[in-house]
Amino acid sequence: MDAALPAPKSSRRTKTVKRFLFSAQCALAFAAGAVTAAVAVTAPQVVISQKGREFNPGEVSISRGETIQVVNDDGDLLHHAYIDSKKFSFDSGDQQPGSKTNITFPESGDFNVRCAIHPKMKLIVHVK
Ligand SMILES: [Cu+2]
Repeated sequence: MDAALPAPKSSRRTKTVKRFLFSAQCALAFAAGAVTAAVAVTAPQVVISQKGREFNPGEVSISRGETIQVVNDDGDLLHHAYIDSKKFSFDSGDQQPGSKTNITFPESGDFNVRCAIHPKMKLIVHVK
């Protein structure tokens, strides 16, 4: 009987330690998430203007993992940037006048950014 008593105590202690470790892991995961979010907010490497139904500049070169920002500088027009390629697809949804859309390129290659509203609009992005 006496010998059986310590066992539950020690298992209770183990549980407490496990619970502490679990919350420590949660805190770490949360901290890692915060760092990721901070990285995602970093300024884009290139800013492209959408004005007069054109991308300006119409062609850019960046490195893999970099971000371009597409700004709708047409005061009265919606744009809708998208990329449809085998390696990487993107869809901005409707871009309100004045809105800024970031596109991060995870793969290298040449990509065409088009506008779903103005079929003649085209931006070529070379990703090294
Ligand atoms: Cu457009």
